[in-house]
Formats: sequence, structure tokens, C-alpha cells
Amino acid sequence: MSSEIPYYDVLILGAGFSGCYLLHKLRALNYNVHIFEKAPTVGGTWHWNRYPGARVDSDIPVYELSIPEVYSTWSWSERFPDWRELQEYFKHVDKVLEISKDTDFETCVTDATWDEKTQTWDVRASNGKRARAQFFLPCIGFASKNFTPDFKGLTNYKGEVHHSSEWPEDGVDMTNRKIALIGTGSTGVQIAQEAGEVCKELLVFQRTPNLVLPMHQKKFDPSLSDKSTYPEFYKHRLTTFAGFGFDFVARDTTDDTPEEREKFYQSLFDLGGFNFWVATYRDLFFNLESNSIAYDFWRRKAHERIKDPRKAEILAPKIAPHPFGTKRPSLEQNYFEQFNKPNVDVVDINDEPLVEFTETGLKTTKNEYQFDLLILATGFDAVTGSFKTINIRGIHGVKLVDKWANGTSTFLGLSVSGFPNMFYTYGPQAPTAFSNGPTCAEVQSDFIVSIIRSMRERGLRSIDADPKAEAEYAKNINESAAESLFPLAKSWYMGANIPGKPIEMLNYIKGIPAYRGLLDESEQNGWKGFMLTA
Ligand code: NA7
Repeated sequence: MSSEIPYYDVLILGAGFSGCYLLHKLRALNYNVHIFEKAPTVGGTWHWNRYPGARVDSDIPVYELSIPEVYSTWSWSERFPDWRELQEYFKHVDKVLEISKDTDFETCVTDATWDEKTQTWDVRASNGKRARAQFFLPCIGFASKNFTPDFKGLTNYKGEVHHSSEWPEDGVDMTNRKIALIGTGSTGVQIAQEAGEVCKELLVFQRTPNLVLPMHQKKFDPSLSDKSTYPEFYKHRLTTFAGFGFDFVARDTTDDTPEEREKFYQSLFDLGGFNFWVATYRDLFFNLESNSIAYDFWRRKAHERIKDPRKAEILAPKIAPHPFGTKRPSLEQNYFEQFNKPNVDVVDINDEPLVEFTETGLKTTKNEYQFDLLILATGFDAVTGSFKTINIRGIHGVKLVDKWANGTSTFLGLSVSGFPNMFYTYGPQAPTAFSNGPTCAEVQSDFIVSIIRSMRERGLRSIDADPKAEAEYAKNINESAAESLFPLAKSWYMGANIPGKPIEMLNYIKGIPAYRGLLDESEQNGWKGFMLTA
């Protein structure tokens, strides 16, 4: 092997939650491990998502690493911290775990090729950096390839334009601006709340209403400062469906009387966060009638807050746009109240489709709008898109994008047959979008570390997913999706937000405990489902 190309036991892509956790755990086992990171800092998605209002939607301390050296020396200010605080948190992670020491920043990987002769990965970046490694771990998140729809005439528009995930580092002054915001996902909702406070005018172009839930933000609860309770809590987090520390109740919607239901739903709303989504009746995602009951409650709550009946009907329509919770609900603080202002409006683009951009604004089939700041909160080629940004080639030079062209297939949502010694986190066919990020990242990372350690102990050089096991796993993903209401929504969970992308369930939807069961089953049976080579 050329002496000029650095060799690592393990090369990780990305210094977000997973990358930092894996580096820390593998270093402790004396592996020679290194990170290539596209951004100039540690923090993953929180480096890029710095648009106004960007804020996490999992409660603290659920949303942090369970590493004692990190949590015992850190304190938060709020229940749902914003991007600034998350960036500070990652500086702390870096300081405590010394991530930077083993990271090349501003190193955007373009190619990763499995070399059968040396049984290593050959990884190259756009800045000329290159490395070889026995194990290649892309920890690139589920939302690193952003998406701008092919809007007619967009380049004709002469005003200021920003996609939410490429927000200028020194910010954008929205004060007294005439703002158009396209997209009402989590990002659009967060931006609308900030823009509505300071703008001259805000027009929100909505294709699908966001069935937002009350966040109930509050100052950090001082009782959580007792860090001695954290180890137990982190163990408990692993036993809950979405890794949030709370769970569905063991009854169906119609087991309760209407009065009991009303009380129960209200209690979930009062708790705030994702309780109304994943601490509710266990049949929410499986029974359309039950789901409609939840939607009706949600709609009533929304209408209580929106004064203008026209706006209320657009934001919370009589007919549910999709079953409740089958698109990720966002957490809001004063989203609906923004629309009670005379200078904030919502345009239903189903009623008046977008025609084209002009130099000064946008034409729909019914109106022409003028604005001087256009914000695209149009999301991501989520889950699989991150992998399209790198030319990953496995055995016989097969490209990962080609393998997945007609449908995603993975084993256990962390490995792909034909791509030996490659393990990824928080990506396709894992609990990714139905879980708290750090919980999922840690569960998968622990499994990956166990594999790597066990291979060293057994003197093995490479490991690849068995195609039969992979096919079985994909069947499991697709069958569980078919039993649920998720296919009824045009969501990024199903790849349906990107024109031409195969429509398929991209996540494991049976929850963290069931997922851990699959990982344990493989590990306890000598890495069942994998093929090992000496
Ligand atoms: P999302 O959730 O994918 O939201 C994107 C939004 O952009 C959504 O409202 C889309 O409408 C809208 N969109 C997309 N394409 C178009 C076109 N062609 N015309 C009009 N509107 C369009 O991305 P976010 O950034 O908000 O959030 C991503 C996740 O990151 C979030 O869930 C968190 O987990 C973190 P649609 O709903 O598809 O009709």
C-alpha cells in the first residue's frame, strides 16, 4: 500500500451525533480511527440548519449523547434548544471527546471504492484528501441533500433567495421585508414563526397543511440537573417505541369513551412535544377510523386559534390531507397566531397552482404576488439522498446508486450486500425518521462497534450482508408498511416528495425495541445474516 495514502482501521464520514459517538467508542478500543467532515466544524446537521427558528423537536435530555463525560459537564437552557445552543453543545462534545484531533474538516467525500485485493475502502474527497480504511462508516444523516423543486422561471426572480439548509452564516435580515415562504414542513413552520414577527408581509405557499403539535417550550427543568438519574433514563429510552422515553398506551382509540378520549387527547396536548404522536393510542398508525378521531380533535384545537375561517380551512381542512402522523408533525409555539395578523397570509397552491416566477415575484393561476425575499423550505431528498452525493462502489465496481435505482435494499438498515465492511447510521430502512436521532445513532453504533471488535478478536478481514438476509429484511420493511397507514401520505418517509423517486417505505417502522431485537438476534447468532471472510 502506498505510504502517502493514510490508512485507518476505520474511516467515518460526518462528525454529527453518530460520527462523534463512534469515534469515541472505537478510540477507546484502540482502533486507529478518523473522520472526514464536509463542514468546518463538528455538529452535523446543526452546522447547516441555522435558519431562523431552527430548533430540535425531541426533548432534552432525550436529545443528547449518553456519554457521561459529555452530559455530566453540560447544561441546557431550554426543553427544546435552538440551533445556536446545539452548535455550542457540539463545541462542548468536541472539547470533551477531542473529536477535532482525529478529523479532517472541509473534506467533502466524493468517491469511496471497495478494493477487493486489499480488502479496504479507498476514499477520496474534493479537496484532494484520500485515505484507505478497513471499515468505512458513512454517518451522513438523513437530510444532507437538499431539494429545490424545478419551479418554472425561478432563475428569472431577481430578489434574494435562500434555501433553508444553505442559510448564510451571517444571517438574513427579515425585518420589514416582503417575504414569500414555500414549504410548510418542520422548517417552513419554524421560519414562518420568526418571519411573521418581523416582516412587512409574509405569504406562506402551502401544498399540504402541517398537522403541527404544541411544543410547550419551557426553561430547562432544574430537576433534570441531577445527572445521577441519566444512566437509568438512557436505558429506559431504549425500551420505548421512538426512543423518546415515552410510549404508546396499551389500548385502542375506541376502547375509551368519547369523554375519556377527549380528556386523554387533551392531556397529551398539554404535555406538548411528540406525545400526541407517539404516546397516544396504539392503533393510530393502523386504523383509519381511529386516526380520523385524532385528526378531528387536532382540527378543533387548530380552529380555536385561527380567527379567519378562510385561513383556518386552509391550515386545518375539514378533510384530513393524510392520516394524522403519517407525515412528520412539527412542533410549534405560535404558528397559527401568525396567521391572525393582517400582514401574514397562507396561499393554498392546490387551489391556485404556481405558474411561474417573475422578476419581482410569482404568478399563480389566480394571482400575481410581489416580494423581495424568497425562502425555499422545500426539504430534502431525504434518507437515501445523502448517499447519492458520493460515488460509492462495492464489489465488482457496482455503484450503490445503481443498486438502489429501483428500490432500496439493506440489511438491518445499516449494511448493504455487495458493500463489505461498510456500515452506515441513521439512514435507509432504520428507525431513522421514527426515532430520536441520538437514540437511533447510538443503538446502531453500538452494534457496529461490536461487529468491528468481534472481527478483530476472530481475526476476520471482511464482512458482507447475505443477499438472502437482505431480501428478507426488505420484505419485512415493505410488509410492515403495507399493514400501516403510512403509504396513504405523500411524504419523504415514502420517498414521495422527490419527483421520480421510487415510492417505498424508507424507514423501519416497528420501533426501537423491535429493531434492537433484530440486531441482538444477529449478534447472538454469530452475526446471523452476514457473511464473514478470514
Ligand atoms: P419537508 O418536511 O420535506 O418539507 C418540505 C416542504 O416543501 C413541504 O411542505 C412540501 O410540501 C413543500 N414542497 C416540496 N416541493 C414542493 C413543490 N414543488 N411545490 C410546493 N411545495 C413544495 O422538509 P423540512 O425541511 O421542513 O423538514 C425535513 C425534516 O428535517 C424534518 O421533518 C425534521 O425531521 C428535520 P408537501 O408537504 O410535500 O406537499
